Amino acid sequence: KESISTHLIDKDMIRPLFPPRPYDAHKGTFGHLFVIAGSAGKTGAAALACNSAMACGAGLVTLGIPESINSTMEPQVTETMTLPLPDSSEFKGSLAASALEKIILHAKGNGNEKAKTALAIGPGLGLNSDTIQLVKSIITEPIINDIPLIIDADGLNAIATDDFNTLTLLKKRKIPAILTPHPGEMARLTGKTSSEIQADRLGSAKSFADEFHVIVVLKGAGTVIAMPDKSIYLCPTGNPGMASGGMGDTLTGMIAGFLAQGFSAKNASVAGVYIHGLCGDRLAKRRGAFGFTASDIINILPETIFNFL
Ligand code: NPW
Ligand code: AMP
Ligand code: MG
Repeated sequence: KESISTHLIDKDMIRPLFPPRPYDAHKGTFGHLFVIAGSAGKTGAAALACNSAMACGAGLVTLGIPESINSTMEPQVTETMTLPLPDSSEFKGSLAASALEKIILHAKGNGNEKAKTALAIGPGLGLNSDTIQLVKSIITEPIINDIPLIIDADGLNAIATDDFNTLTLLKKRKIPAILTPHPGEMARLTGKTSSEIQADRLGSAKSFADEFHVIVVLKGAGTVIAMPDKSIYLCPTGNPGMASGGMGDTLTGMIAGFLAQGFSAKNASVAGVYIHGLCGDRLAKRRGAFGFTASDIINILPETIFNFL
């Protein structure tokens, strides 16, 4: 008989994940996140992911983006470094499939740099034949196997196009990949409808995590996190004020920021989801749940971690 442990996330579970920082810490102590996100029209998603990772305490963040949007992107991400990459010749403002070479070089650590400590792929990336090919080839590169990985948004949509080949490769990773679908993305990944996913949120997340040995963060009211070890974590934080564009991109940045500074994939996803909702709940208490923005969440992130955990 299968044993499943189900946990309701609470502050006592999250607090110990944040030990005091050593007094001689420097930015290199807290990792270097590599984000592959953003395209023309969706630069905001990339900015939100990078800015929230920094607000969660990642030491350094580098954002790989199409070179044609670099000058648009830079002012949105002051603290993040950008890495201009080749544009698709067919879909300007999106990455070319040939961007792979430079991405792998930088993931390994270019020149004297250390290897990146986490990789986040997907927010606002776009979904054309070039980005689809690029996402699949990044994920299946052997060097990426050694780097903690989170896939969201168009990263998920890309792997949903290929008959489970990429997902089957994810299964072999030593550190399980974190997938953060909303119900629409989960439907694309599984070939179901989003109503079918919503009708059995727990079962949908669990069977996918089991089958592909990944961490599934199934978002929406009452986010469910299913681990490949069969444990399940339910999130009590969050509210309808969070139903606005960019909210998921911010969550990706948070989980990635925790991963980059050394949290395990399990702890990064549980802490990210809980604190994301906690920020939303604090905003709702102060200003009502009738519309706050993803940037508002980022602005109160550090004080929420400091004062409200
Ligand atoms: P319906 O039919 O509306 O009810 P898409 P996206 C469903 C980027 N962004 N419960 C929803 O259902 C993202 O990063 C960029 C139930 C619909 O079917 C992506 O790269 C921004 N259903 C890209 O845009 C800000 C739910 O999912 C479908 C659900 C596309 O991402 C915005 C919609 O999802 C955005 O983040 C729920 N809780 N949640 C920027 N500023 O640059 C979703 N659905 O078609 O995947 O579109 O999520 O907007
Ligand atoms: P995305 O659809 O990718 O932008 O992600 C939306 C984010 O906001 C996810 O983390 C959701 O869990 C969260 N969210 C949206 N609506 C609600 C809601 N009604 N209650 C709780 N969380 C929500
Ligand atoms: Mg999203």
